[in-house]
Amino acid sequence: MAEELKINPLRKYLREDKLPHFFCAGCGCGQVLNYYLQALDELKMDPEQMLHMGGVGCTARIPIYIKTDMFHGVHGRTLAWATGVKMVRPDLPVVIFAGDGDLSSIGGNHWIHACRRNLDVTVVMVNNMNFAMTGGQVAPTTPEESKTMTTPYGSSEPRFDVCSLAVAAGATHVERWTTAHPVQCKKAMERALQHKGFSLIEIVSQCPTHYGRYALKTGDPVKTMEYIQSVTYLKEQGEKMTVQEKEGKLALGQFVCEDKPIYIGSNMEL
Ligand SMILES: Cc1ncc(C[n+]2csc(CCOP(=O)(O)OP(=O)(O)O)c2C)c(N)n1
Repeated sequence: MAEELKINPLRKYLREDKLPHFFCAGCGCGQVLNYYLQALDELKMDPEQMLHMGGVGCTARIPIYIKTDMFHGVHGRTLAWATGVKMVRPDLPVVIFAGDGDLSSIGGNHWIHACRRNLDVTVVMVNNMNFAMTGGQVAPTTPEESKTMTTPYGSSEPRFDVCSLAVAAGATHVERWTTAHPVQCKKAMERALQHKGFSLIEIVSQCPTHYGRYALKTGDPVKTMEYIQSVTYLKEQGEKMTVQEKEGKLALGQFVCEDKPIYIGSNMEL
């Protein structure tokens, strides 16, 4: 172990007895875990003094590999538990890993109200543009016209811009990056961990197994990442782009970072 730590000091945060991990080859969840552990390490935060949560899904399994107290439960309900936890332990840092389906579909109601209340938690949402764990079904984040397992002729639904929705609902720290932005992801997570209030870090990520296979007709992670690159742009670049050029694409960057009172429940004194 000492030798392994010399090669990668982040291994000290890993729950080695859970390895090998369950992610498919080329999945972005391993990258997200890596960026997150780098952020913890940079801030010298001890995951054993924190609570991590995951609902159900590939992304929701990320915290299983961290040495920490973890709540792994029902699909979509992490923010309901997190609200309860923060009512009794407002001091405890709570970090949730959620898939785009977990957060914005079944968990959408809990999520928008947690944003509205400015619950003091960090949510890392991996947007792989589909319900991955169950086999690649269409999700609220699936780009229009994309073929998925359940939309073989292409999705006819407009998709959610999760970051815009979070900002509109009242979240006080919102950023979007892709797995191809390691430094930006790490820094965004550091800001989120230090932020008092609701932080949402959306990471657009490759799912070569399902989104790649159904929508892009490739199982190649690199090609899937190249696709993501082609449908995202930096927020600052967007200022010089036309509405037509931005159509169907997602902006990357920080959308809000502000201080507002956090939710402490009703009739409670801190
Ligand atoms: C209450 C409930 N409804 C549905 C399911 C089935 N289910 C398990 S994982 C999943 C989708 C996961 O997709 P997402 O949240 O986007 O995460 P990903 O696997 O893509 O990371 C679904 C629908 C479930 N486990 N529980």
